[in-house]
Amino acid sequence: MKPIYILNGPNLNRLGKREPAIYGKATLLDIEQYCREEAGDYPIEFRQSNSEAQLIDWIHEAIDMGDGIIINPAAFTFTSIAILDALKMFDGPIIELHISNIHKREAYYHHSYVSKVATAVIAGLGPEGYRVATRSIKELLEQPANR
Ligand code: DHK
Repeated sequence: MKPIYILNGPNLNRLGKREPAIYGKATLLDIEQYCREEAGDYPIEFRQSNSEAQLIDWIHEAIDMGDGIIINPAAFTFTSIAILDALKMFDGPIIELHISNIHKREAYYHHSYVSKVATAVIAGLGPEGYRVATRSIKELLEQPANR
């Protein structure tokens, strides 16, 4: 089993204090714990960066070293063709995750570049969405077709 990469984009390091009415009170450390609980014995790499280049480097690392990707690209969701191009090279399952329901928010949050290559998209379940994403990607990876 190669790790599931759980990648988090800009400003998510401020979770817990950042707009709690939209993003909830859980910190990123809490969320990492949720993912580790759901992953059980499946290895995970849980990371966050405010840098687009760093996120692309981690996607490249996952292409060589990972089984699956869960990504909350945050604001880069709506701006980054570079992240889309990087994800296009990954042949495992990709789950795009948003804590808030982006489609219920301002129009500039409505068009995701990442959805073009995502196996599935989770939005609006709050921090709990990370639990659902981790459980779901494990099930996908345990399906014979993905083994
Ligand atoms: C997080 C962000 O930082 C915003 O740019 C997105 C996303 C929504 C989230 O809901 O997790 O719009």
